[in-house]
Amino acid sequence: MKRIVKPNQPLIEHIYTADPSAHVFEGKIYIYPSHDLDHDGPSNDNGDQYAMEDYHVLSLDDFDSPCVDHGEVLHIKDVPWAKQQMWAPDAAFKNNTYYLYFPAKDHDEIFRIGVATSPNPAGPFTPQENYIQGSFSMDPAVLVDDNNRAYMYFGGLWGGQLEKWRTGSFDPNGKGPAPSEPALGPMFAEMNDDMLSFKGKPQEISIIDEEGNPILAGDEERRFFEGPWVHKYNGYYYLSYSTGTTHLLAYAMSKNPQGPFVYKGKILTPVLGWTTHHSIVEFNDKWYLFYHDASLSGGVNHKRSVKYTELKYNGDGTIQTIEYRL
Ligand code: FUB
Repeated sequence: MKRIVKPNQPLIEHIYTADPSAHVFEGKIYIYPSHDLDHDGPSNDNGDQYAMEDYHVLSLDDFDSPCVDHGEVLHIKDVPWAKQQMWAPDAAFKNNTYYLYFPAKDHDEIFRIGVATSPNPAGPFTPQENYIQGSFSMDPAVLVDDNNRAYMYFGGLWGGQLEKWRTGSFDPNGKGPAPSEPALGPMFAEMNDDMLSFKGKPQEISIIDEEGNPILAGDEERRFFEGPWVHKYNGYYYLSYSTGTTHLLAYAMSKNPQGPFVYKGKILTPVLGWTTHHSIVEFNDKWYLFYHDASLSGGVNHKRSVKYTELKYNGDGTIQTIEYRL
């Protein structure tokens, strides 16, 4: 008999998965995760242990149904421009087409963001020959707004290489701001109608406190590290992200999709494992947080599994902090 997935349990157990991007397509929940390889190689701050090579798509008819693994939908060997490390993906629907957005290192070992298409939310996906021109860094998240305009949010520090793009071009020796300087924000790019290209040059998003001051690079409990996600609730855009070194999921709110976003608080306390990465989705009038931890592997950082739990708002639109539990 197939297992019904309860909150805070791995969605699947036969492979390791991470970085779940959840969407409701065709009345079901589709989850686009990374696929962690089961290897015992060494770890470093560059994230070389996250040596992923392909993507699977998962789906749930609802929360009383088993999770379906639709199998491999894209492999790096079929992506001409990509060399290694297929990290956190996302998907979007527009033009009667499903788009899978994914970061990978190109043949110069520079992270870029690619796109692959399918008529079916479960794939398989056919990649474009080249990465999105003007893209860099990692962790793409795409919001198709109510007016049908689409925006990509992306970026990540350290192994995600965001610090190396501060001059506008790739500097292998690029460093992040000093602790007393404004932190680097995630990047924002509006997509053209073809969903395959950017309308203009990506712009940095600023995250500020309630007084309008930028969150500083040394403020590791609140500053952006990686994994941006944007959803809408009651007319506000919610930018949520991982704080990396402090292992939190945090969020900030704005009336504008490009911000500035005002920091509001924590969504999830630290999980088992170094990384924390999530998405937020509404299904049948309730809201859910999809996230990952390393519990399935007994705590190995690069052998993670995706889970979900309910997310609740307060009356003023702020999000109730979820205490992680195994
Ligand atoms: O899964 C590889 C990387 O780890 C992701 O791109 C980051 O967000 C972190 O979860």
